[in-house]
Amino acid sequence: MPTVIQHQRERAREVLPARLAPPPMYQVVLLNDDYTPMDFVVRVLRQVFHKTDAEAERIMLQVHHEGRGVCGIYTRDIAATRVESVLLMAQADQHPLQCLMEPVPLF
Ligand code: TYC
Repeated sequence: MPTVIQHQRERAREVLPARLAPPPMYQVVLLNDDYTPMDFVVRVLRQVFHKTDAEAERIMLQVHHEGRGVCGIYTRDIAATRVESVLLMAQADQHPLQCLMEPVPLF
């Protein structure tokens, strides 16, 4: 006679897919503007996205020259939290720095 737990496990095996699809991923994008100081952007990239000095500098310059740059790729909630952290830091220092999240393009 199966226990209730054994029965529930068996039932779960019947109704749940063998594998869950990987979660949709989002990229956090930093936008260029003419006013936010470069060293502030580098600090944001280090503090919020845990970039090294060199990587933070590279991303900041890419945004400066190309208009936008990807800071990282995360699940939805983590991406949203990072965007919020960037906007809070920018607001606290009164910089117009803009940051957004978007689904990772398929190719
Ligand atoms: N363009 C800014 C400047 O010349 C620097 C900058 C870089 C601003 C990246 C925003 O996301 C940004 N001071």
